[in-house]
Formats: sequence, structure tokens, C-alpha cells
Amino acid sequence: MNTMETTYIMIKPDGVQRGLVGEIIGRFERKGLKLVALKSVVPSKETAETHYECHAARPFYPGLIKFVTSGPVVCMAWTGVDAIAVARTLIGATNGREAAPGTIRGDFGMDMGYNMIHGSDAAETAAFELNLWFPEGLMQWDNLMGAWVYE
Ligand code: D4T
Repeated sequence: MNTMETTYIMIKPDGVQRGLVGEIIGRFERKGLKLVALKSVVPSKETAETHYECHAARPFYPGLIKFVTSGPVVCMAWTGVDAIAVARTLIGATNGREAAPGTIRGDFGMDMGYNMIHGSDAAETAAFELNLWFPEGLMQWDNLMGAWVYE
């Protein structure tokens, strides 16, 4: 624990369509995480299939690929102590109906497939996803706010 990590976060097409980009990014900012990459793309089928390759055998996979390639997504990398778990807590349970109030999915979601946001679930997947979505690399910068976030 207490490891400095970088996690891959992606606002999915439903989050963009619903006008939740600012709201969602604001939650990560206010939490005290550091933004080290940000861009918006319409994902290619190939990138989406690679991202979700662990689900390739699941019945929902074709629909998931169609959904995630249907329009713009917002790709981000956020750094902080235990950032992977911290981001998953901010995001909430997969199904919005079950996600706790106060989480992104708990506050804005009502479904499993349309759950607005992705967050890496482990260090290995974070490294894989960051490399997939940001082959150009991440930004290195000093966040002066950090001195008031961590004791
Ligand atoms: P991601 O990976 O997008 O951050 O979501 P989770 O980690 O919370 O959930 P997941 O990997 O189990 O599922 C990935 C993605 O597939 C959709 N999904 C999932 C779906 O449409 N039907 C399903 O039955 C499941 C399990 C939702 C998120």
C-alpha cells in the first residue's frame, strides 16, 4: 500500500453524450489526483477490442465494442498514492443501480452497460491500458497543490 501509481480513466460515450465530462473530471481534480494525460478520441475497433480483450468470450462483448466505438471518449491518466484503488472508489460499482451514492456511477448511473466511466483495476492492467491509449507517453510535471494534499 501507499504506492505512487498512475491509473487509466476513460469517460465512455454515454458520459460524453450526457454532458458529464466536466463533472467527472472535476471529481478527480478535487480529490487531489494529478492529471498526467488527457485527450478525446473516437476509439478504433482495434483499440477497443484490445482494451476489452479480457472480456472477448463474454456474451456482452460485441455490444460493448459497438458501444465504446460509437462516439468520443475522454482518455485520462491520473497519478497519486494508491491512485488505482482511489479511482475505483470514486467510480463505484459496475452497475449504477447498485453503486453507492457519492460515487460517479451511484450519482449518475442506472445501468451496467451504460456506466459512463472506466478505471484500471490493477497495476498490470493500468500499465497495459496506459500504453495502449497513450503510446505517446504521459506528462511529467510538478503539481504544487500536492504539498497541500499529502502530509
Ligand atoms: P470497467 O472495466 O469499464 O471499468 O468496468 P468494471 O471494471 O466496473 O466492470 P467490468 O470490467 O466487469 O466490465 C467491463 C465493462 O463491460 C460492461 N459490462 C459488464 C456489461 O455490459 N455487461 C456485463 O454483464 C458486465 C459484467 C460494463 C463494463
